[in-house]
Amino acid sequence: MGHSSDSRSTSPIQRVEADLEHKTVASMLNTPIEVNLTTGELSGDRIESAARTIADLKGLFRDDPARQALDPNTLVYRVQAFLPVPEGEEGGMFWGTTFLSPGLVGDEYFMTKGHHHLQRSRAEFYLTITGTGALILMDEKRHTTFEPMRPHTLHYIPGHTAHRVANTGDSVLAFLAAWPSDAGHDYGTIARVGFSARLRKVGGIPTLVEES
Ligand code: S6P
Ligand code: ZN
Repeated sequence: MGHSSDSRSTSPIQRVEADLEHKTVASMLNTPIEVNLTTGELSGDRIESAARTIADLKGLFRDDPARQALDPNTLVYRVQAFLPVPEGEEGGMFWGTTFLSPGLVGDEYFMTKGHHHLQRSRAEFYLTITGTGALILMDEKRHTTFEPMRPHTLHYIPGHTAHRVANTGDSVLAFLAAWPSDAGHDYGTIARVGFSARLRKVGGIPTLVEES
C-alpha cells in the first residue's frame, strides 16, 4: 500500500532494537587470552608479568658468594599471570606460566622462591610445557620430595604442601599453573625456615640433599 519504497528501511523502533541487540552482544564479548602450547607464553590484554633476577634472590641459595659472583641482572625466572578476578576472592581461578632459566648457583639449580599458600588447604596444578626440572614439595611435617618435570607431565600439588621448581636441564623450563584465586602466597615462612632439603648437582645428578 504505497510502502514499496521504504519496505527495506527500518522504523525508528526497529533501529533502537537493533542498536540494543548490538550493544548486548558487544558487552557480552570477552576476548580470551591465548596460551602458546609450544612455548607456554600467554598473550592477551589482561596478562600481568613479574621477573626475578639473581640480584632479587638474595638469601635463597645455599652458596651466597656463588650467587654474588654471577651477573646481578641474570634472569632466573619470569612469571606471566592471568587473574580474571581480584586476588583473594573466593571461588575464582588463576592461570599462569613460569619460565625458569637453566643455571647453577654453586651446585644448586636455579629455582623459584617457593611458597606455601596463605590458605593452606588450597591445591594447584602444574603442567610442564618445555624443559626438564623438578617440582619440590614439602609437607607439614617438613618431609621433602620431588617429582621429575618434563614436557607434558602434569603435577598435582595438594593443599598444605610448600612448592618450588628447579631447572635441572640446559634450556628454559616452562610450566603452566592453575590455582584458586583465594589461595594467596606465604613467602615469609620459606624465607625464614626454608625447605628441609635442596636440589643439588651431585656427581652430575640432581639429588635432594637434606639440610644439616
Ligand atoms: C602460584 C604458582 C606459580 C608461582 C611461580 C613462581 O601459586 O605456584 O605461578 O608463583 O612458579 O614461584 P614463586 O614461588 O616465586 O611464586
Ligand atoms: Zn602456588
